[in-house]
Order: sequence, then structure tokens, then C-alpha cells
Amino acid sequence: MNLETFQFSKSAKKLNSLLIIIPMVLLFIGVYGGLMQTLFRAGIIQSDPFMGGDYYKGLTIHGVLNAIVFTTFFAVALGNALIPYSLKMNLNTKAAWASGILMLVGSVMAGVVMLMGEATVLYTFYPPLKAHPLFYVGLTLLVVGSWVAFFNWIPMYLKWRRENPGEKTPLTVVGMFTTFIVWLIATASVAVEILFMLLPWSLGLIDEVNVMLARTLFWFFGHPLVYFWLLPAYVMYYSFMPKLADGKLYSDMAGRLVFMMFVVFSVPVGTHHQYMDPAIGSQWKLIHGIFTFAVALPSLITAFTLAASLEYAGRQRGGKGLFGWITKLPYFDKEKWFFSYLISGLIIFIFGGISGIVNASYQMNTAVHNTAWVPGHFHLTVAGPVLLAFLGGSMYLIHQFMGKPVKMKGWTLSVPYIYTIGVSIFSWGLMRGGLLGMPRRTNTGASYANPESVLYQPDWMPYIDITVIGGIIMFLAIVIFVVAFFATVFARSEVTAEEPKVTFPITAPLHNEPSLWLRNFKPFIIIAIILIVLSYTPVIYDVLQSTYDGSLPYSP
Ligand code: HAS
Ligand code: CU
Repeated sequence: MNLETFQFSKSAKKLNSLLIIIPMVLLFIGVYGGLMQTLFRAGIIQSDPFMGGDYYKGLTIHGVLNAIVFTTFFAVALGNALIPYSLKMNLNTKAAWASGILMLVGSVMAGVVMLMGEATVLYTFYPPLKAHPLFYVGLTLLVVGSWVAFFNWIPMYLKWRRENPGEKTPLTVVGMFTTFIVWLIATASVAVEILFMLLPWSLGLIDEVNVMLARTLFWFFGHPLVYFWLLPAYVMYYSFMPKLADGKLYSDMAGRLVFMMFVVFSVPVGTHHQYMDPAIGSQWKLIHGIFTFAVALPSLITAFTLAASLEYAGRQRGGKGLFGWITKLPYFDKEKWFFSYLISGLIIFIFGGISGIVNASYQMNTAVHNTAWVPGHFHLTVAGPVLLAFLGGSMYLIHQFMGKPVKMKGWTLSVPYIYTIGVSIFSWGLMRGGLLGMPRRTNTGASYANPESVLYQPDWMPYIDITVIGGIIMFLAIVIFVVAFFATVFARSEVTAEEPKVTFPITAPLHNEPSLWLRNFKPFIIIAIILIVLSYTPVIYDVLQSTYDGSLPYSP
């Protein structure tokens, strides 16, 4: 492959390496928490043998470290890598370090209070569950740190625009900016929830919080959060995957359109997490439901665009006939180990997407809400395509920024396939159990899976056991990954006469449409704001007006 290169400063390389290595340790603690969940739920353990504490403490650590901390660090690291690389401009390392330090201090703070059992509130931190103030402060610092990273890229981009009038912004930059525009809008709401409600309440400055308002503000953030996870994976799918398969991106315009559609539709949909909540009128919930179908469209466009790109690649590699190209892709090429992370994730996402559409369908949601179906769905999304793309991306970034050769390539290549087998078994068990009414976020092991208990549910047992099998396979895949990752981190550097340059497998487009109307974020941000105001004003009004005001005085 003929690849462009760019020289990052030593300081930028060091920072980006740390932004990958530190969360990898936290991810592993979180993944361990995940394994414990399956054992708790099956009644195999009653308390965590290493970290102590119960199911809910483990679940909080699992959710926060994996879904919030690891993902945020990775998204920032990817932006810090791809934006300077694509614009061929240097990063302001001072601001980048400040952002990294804020994120690190915040994450450690939240991590410590969770480990101490002082913040057992799950990653949604719904009141009346109350955490130690440092948990909220820690999360705030993590978010503020990620904002600083984003604000650091904006002047670079504006300068590039001035110096390159009329040129198309590289697709990687469009994708990373979309990620962080969605993130900025989303986090504004959780900042209000934390700073004006949860933190003062946890500090004892106010006695009551309106739980419905807190939940609504959370989901204003919580849905776009899932696209903050997905979009960096999409950046890697669109930019890296076709090139890794010796192909081209079928349509550059499709990529740009997809990102702009995420800007527009990611936020005004959050109430699809609250279909079953009181206080909000069902007509407003339906509007959020309709927008949810709109936000599934860019993923459907992605499915077709990436399939067309892969078909082109497969045919370039000698694939014949209608489906022959599928067999020609480099699934088991050790030198292209990164491809295996991206393709496995895509295949998993077919099922993640289908289950998402089920959730979004208002009536069907009544059957699956708060059942194990929902974690089944999100392990096929955030813990499937997103996790695998981020793991592959972490390995690639560390290999580039530390100048180390990737170690244990055969094992590295096998990780996504082992994981895919594990997560398919695991999610199938959860979803099947969920359809039989098995609840989520419930320590089934202590009651429903315990034959001594009056709540014992024998028809859930086979599915609970299936999740244990799937969970163990997933855990093993991650153990292999972490070993290979640290073997790479501690490997001897590749000896070169000069400081090694950084490179990424950026794909060229097959059809490079001019797509002038997709070149400016502004109109799309304006439409997004209009849709948010239209969809959320009645929801917030209902929440504030409702006779069920949701206020719960909290008594410990
Ligand atoms: Fe979701 C709940 C609806 C996508 C994550 N979701 C959750 C929760 C999480 C989550 C974490 O409407 C639980 C929150 C909690 O704790 O309560 N979700 C959707 C919909 C989509 C969707 C409509 N979710 C995601 C993504 C996530 C994520 C992405 C993380 C990254 N979700 C819901 C709803 C709920 C929900 C309700 C609330 C449930 C409840 O009752 O609590 C859509 O965006 C999905 C669109 C996706 C597609 C798939 C496209 C397929 C592709 C693959 C193509 C494959 C190829 C391979 C090309 C339409 C792109 C070819 C293969 C070869 C070999 C060549
Ligand atoms: Cu959602």
C-alpha cells in the first residue's frame, strides 16, 4: 500500500500514546466487571472475589469505565491523530495536554469513588440513586477535557479553510467534527443536570430533585452519546476499511451525507428511551420515535455504501460472479489484521441495527423495555462494532505513535473473530431471555436464578447459562487483545535512522462527487437546533407541568 505520512511532534506522540494506554487499563477493569455480571446473574457468585461489593457496584464500574471513559479517550485520541494528519498541520500540544490531564484526573476521581462503593448509581445515574460528589465532579472533568480537545481542533480547521479555499475538507475531518459537534450539543444537557441538580443535591445544598426532569436531561444526552461512540467507528469504516481491502470508497458524497444526517438527527430522539416513563405525552414520544427512524437512515446508507466499497475491493482482488467477491476480502491476512476488527464489527452491527429498530418501534418497545433484550441490543452496537473498531484503532495508533511493531499478529487478528462468536452467543441469550421477560439491571442470581427462591424462573435458566458461556468467550478475546496490546507497547522500537513518521490507510473515493451542498456544517447545525427545540420544548413542558412532578425527597 502506498501511504502518505506526517510527522507529529514527540510531545503529541507521547500524549496520544498515553490517551490510548491509560484507558486500556481502565477498560480491562471494566471488562472484568462485565464478566462478573454474567456470574452474578447466573447465581455463580454472590460477591466480587477481587474488588468486593455486589452486582450493582460491578455494573456501575462496567458501564462507566467501558462505555463512557474508554470511549471518550479513544475518540479524543483519534481526533488528535486524524485531524493534524489529514490537514497536515501541527496540534497545539499545550491545549491537548491540558485536555488529556483534565480527562485523566476526572476519570481517576470517578473510578476511585466507584471502586470504594460510594457511587453505585449505574452509568445513567438516575436519582434517587445518589453518588459521592466526586463522581459527578469526575465525570464533569472528563467531559470538559474532551471539549478542550475539540476546541483545540477548531482554529486549526478554520486556518486550513482560509489557506485552502474551495478544497473539500477531508472526510476524516468531517467525521471527527461531526462526532464532537454531536457530543458538544449532547453534553450541554448532562452538564445542566449535573451542575444544577445532582451535584448540589449530593453536596446537601438542595433537598429534592425532579427525577423526571433528570431522566429527560439524561436521555437528551444519552441517545446522542451512542452516536458519539458510533461515529469514530464510522470514520474508520469509511476512511480505512476499503483501503485495507485494496479498494475504494464507493461514494464520497454518501459519506458526507451520512455525517451531516447524524448532525441533524442524533439529538431530537432521546425520548425513545422514555416511552414507558410517565409525565411525557405519548404524542411527543411518537415524534421522537419518528425521528429515531430518520436517524437509522444514515446507518442504512452506510450499510449499502460500505457493501458497495467492499464489493469493489473484492472484485479488484479477483472475485467473480454475484457473491464471489465476498470470499476474496483479506479476512485472514496477518499484515492486514486491522481489517478483521472492522469487518467483524460490521457484521455484528447488522443485528445491532435490527434490534435497535425493534426498540424504536413504540409498541414493540413495551415488550422489550427494561428486559435483558436491551443489553442484548447494546452489546451488538457499543460492545460490538464500536468496541472492535476502537480496539483495532488503539492497536494501530499505538503502533504508529510509539513506532512499535504489532506483536502477536496472528492472535491480534483472531481477537475480533473470537469476540464475535462470544458476543453473538451472549446477546442471543440476553435477547431470548428478555423476550421471556428476564429483566435487565437485576441481580437475577440472587433471586430468579436461585432454585431456593420463590421468584425462581426455570424458563430463564438456559438463557442465563448461555450468557455465561458467551461472556466467558468475550472475556477471553479481550484478555488476548490486552496481552497483545501490552506486548506491542513494551516491544523494542523499530530502529530507524530518523524519527518514524505516522501514517494512516486513507481510502480514495471511487465516485468523487462535488457535493457542494454538503461542504458546510452551519446549515445542518441550524436544522439540528430547530428540530431539537421543536421536539424537546413540549417534552420539557410536560415534565415540568405534570401533576406527577417526579420529585422524590431522598432519605438514605
Ligand atoms: Fe440503541 C437502547 C434504538 C443504535 C446503544 N441503545 C440502547 C442502549 C444503548 C444503545 C447503550 O428506540 C441502552 C441504554 C440504556 O442503558 O437504557 N439504537 C436504536 C436505533 C438504532 C440504535 C433505532 N444503539 C445504537 C447504537 C448504539 C446503541 C449505534 C451504540 C453505539 N436503542 C434504541 C432504543 C433504545 C436503545 C429505542 C431504548 C430501549 C429501551 O426500551 O430501553 C439505530 O441507529 C440502528 C441503525 C443501524 C442499522 C444497521 C446498519 C448496518 C450496517 C452493517 C452493514 C454490514 C455490512 C457487512 C456492509 C440500520 C451499517 C457486509 C458483510 C460482508 C461480509 C461483505
Ligand atoms: Cu437511543
